[in-house]
Amino acid sequence: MNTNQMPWEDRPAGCKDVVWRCSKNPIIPRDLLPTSNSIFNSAVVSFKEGFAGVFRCDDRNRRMALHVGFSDDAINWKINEEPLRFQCDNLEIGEWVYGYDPRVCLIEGRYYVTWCNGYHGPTIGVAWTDDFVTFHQEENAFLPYNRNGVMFPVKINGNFAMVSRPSDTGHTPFGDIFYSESPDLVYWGKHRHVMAPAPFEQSAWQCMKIGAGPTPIETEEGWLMIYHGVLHSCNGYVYSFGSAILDRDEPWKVKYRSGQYLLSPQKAYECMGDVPNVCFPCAALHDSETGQIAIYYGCADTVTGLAFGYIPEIIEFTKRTSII
Ligand code: BMA
Repeated sequence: MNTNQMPWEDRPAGCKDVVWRCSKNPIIPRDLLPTSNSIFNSAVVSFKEGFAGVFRCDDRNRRMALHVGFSDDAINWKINEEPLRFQCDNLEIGEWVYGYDPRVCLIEGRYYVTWCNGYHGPTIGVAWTDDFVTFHQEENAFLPYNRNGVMFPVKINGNFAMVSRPSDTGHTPFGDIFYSESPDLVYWGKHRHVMAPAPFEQSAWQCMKIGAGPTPIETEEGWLMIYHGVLHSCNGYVYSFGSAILDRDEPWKVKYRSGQYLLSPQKAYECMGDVPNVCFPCAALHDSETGQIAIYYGCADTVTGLAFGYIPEIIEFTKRTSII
């Protein structure tokens, strides 16, 4: 990755947080498109000389749709006005119903998109692209109902690997993260339990449900997985995010898991919007040499925010506050 291009701001003077917000937040406003109600929970990656992404843009009919976007600096985005439509030979799978919360993962030179795909309820849709113009849709990975399908950037044990979060048709008041493998993107199996919500007494921000966020990052310690956790307060659901380190070869084994959150809804744009009190990470850019990471997260189901940190500090934080 070209370090000059990756968005970055130094930690503000006096800030003691492990992860800090971009001063330009929210970097994507809700009305960037003439018909968008909100743009949030979106995925960006390095692409050619710049960046590309798949964005969740709910329209003013309040329909959930995915749109492709491009950027030179990963902060100012040009998002296609036309929604993304996947190529699919099988109309039983390819018929568009709705799609939301996309992730994009580069595996062996090809970009894979996973998203929450409407098929008799939400499940995990899978597609790939080489150019961010044509997207080829594969079989849905799992039976409904499932959300937060996040692929690993390398094959594990020779197979594609993904974590996901089985759920229900509604606003799911429960949820554990599971791991699965596939040799061919058609058949998924070897399902393993990764982790459950934390006990309330130990780590309340993640005590109701959890779900993986950005593509996990390979480090010397194992896979760094940033994930969201939900607390059920008297005022509704509160979405924060923290970090875990998974075993490199057996990623369903959790080595460390942060008891503290990295970021929780505190700014006005995270606390006010269509769904208040939501910080929902779906992507991160990073530079392995400098350790810099830029985390993209949806804010209050309305706009998109960006936060910065250093991977070695996030690893140290995960170990220091671990509840395992
Ligand atoms: C989840 C998903 C996310 C959303 C969150 C908060 O169940 O629908 O897209 O950000 O709820 O509303």
